[in-house]
Amino acid sequence: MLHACVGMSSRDNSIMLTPHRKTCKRYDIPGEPHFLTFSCFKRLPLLNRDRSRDWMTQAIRLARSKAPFDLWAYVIMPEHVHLILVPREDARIASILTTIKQSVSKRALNWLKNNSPEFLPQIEDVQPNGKRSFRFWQRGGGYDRNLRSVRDIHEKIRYVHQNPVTRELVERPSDWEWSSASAWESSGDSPLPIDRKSVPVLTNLDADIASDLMQ
Ligand code: NI
Repeated sequence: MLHACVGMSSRDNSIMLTPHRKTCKRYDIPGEPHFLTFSCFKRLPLLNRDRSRDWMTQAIRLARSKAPFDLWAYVIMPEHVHLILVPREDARIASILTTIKQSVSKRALNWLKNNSPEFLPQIEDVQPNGKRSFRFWQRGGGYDRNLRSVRDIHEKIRYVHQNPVTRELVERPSDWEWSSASAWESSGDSPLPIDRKSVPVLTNLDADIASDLMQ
């Protein structure tokens, strides 16, 4: 079976399909789509209020203004976040994630200190060396996977949008206000604009998969 690496040419924004080789295993190259997942500390539902979800969407905007990336899909779940994005130019996944996580974390800690200090012990992290700190996010970078085929990209976008339905939080993906599902359905840009134009289209080659996705 022929696999293909999906990359985006930064010059003309076109899709490049190159035969699968070992070199596809590169990790963080601008132009390559990434599927990212990260969780709240101890998987606490720290993102179950509109307030913290707003911080999250604003943090994504902030990260975009610092390092360019195309945003293809996202979902903010009560205790975790999925993002599908494509770094542009010299943007790096690590710095994009740092900006997003730090922004949310700072605002959350500030809010808690001022409004709900009794909650702080729940997010106190004691490291093996005894150092104590408050953590909004689970330690470590989370999960980062390259999406290497058009099929893979569309499957993951669908998976991301289905998250709240699978969890029975809503009936249809677009009913969940905190994902890109309704922006995809309506071509709108609320609460965040999505770069649909750069998402590769499923071709006839993927027709069987496409019909699966429509079901
Ligand atoms: Ni999930």
